[in-house]
Amino acid sequence: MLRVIGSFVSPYVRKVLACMNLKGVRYEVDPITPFYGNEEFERLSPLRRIPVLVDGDFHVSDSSVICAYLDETCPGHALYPIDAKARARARWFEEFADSRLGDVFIWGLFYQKVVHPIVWGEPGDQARIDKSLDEDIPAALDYLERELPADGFLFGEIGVADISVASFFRNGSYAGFETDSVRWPRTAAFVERALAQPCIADLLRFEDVQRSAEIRSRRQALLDAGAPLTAETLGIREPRRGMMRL
Ligand SMILES: N[C@@H](CCC(=O)N[C@@H](CS)C(=O)NCC(=O)O)C(=O)O
Repeated sequence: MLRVIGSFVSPYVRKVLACMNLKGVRYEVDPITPFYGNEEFERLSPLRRIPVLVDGDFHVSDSSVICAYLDETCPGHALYPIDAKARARARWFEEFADSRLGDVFIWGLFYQKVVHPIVWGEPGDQARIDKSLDEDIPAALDYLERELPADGFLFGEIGVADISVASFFRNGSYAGFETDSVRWPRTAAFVERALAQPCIADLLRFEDVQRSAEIRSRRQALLDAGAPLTAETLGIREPRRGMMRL
């Protein structure tokens, strides 16, 4: 049984779980919130980031590394295209999503508005929120609007590139951002299409449970909702700062 360490609400964890759902592989989740990992978590994840994949005595961090490993080891739905150029472009969109959409949606908006107040008990950086909404998110969406297909997905069937891009928009909406379908019609329709795919949509109920529960009671709330959780957790009761970007 594969184990994924990380919160259902993280865009990077959602990406990995959606890819595992596409592949049809079974997994268990240790749903720790970022900043709440113990010493063993730090051993498995040197940057104290989620997700981490544990496969027996093997473990590895970083959603892109994990998804490539899954594609190479699990049969079924291909996560990346076969053709070398299409494959390179898929990796580019994955990278654009993880780095740039991560910066503008997660660190510029979701972290400031949602995570910071809950984890550190104080408001996030309002100037950063304003800049994200006024400049950074619109610039990223202008780029996507030129690149995304009018129908279907980037490389035929849904794959890791589509999932990576769409995943950040769900966190954007958790922070109150809705894509303007007049200004960015392709992007809005693409994201809606991707998030409606069962591999991602099926995760939503666990996200809802997690978001409505207080951090220390999340584990029990998820168990009650039937989430596939590990028996043991690497979570701790008080948060510790991560390595980066704070
Ligand atoms: N490049 C990494 C990014 C993972 C990441 O930044 N995860 C966030 C949660 S959404 C985290 O664990 N942050 C804690 C920290 O940076 O200290 C990936 O693709 O997995």
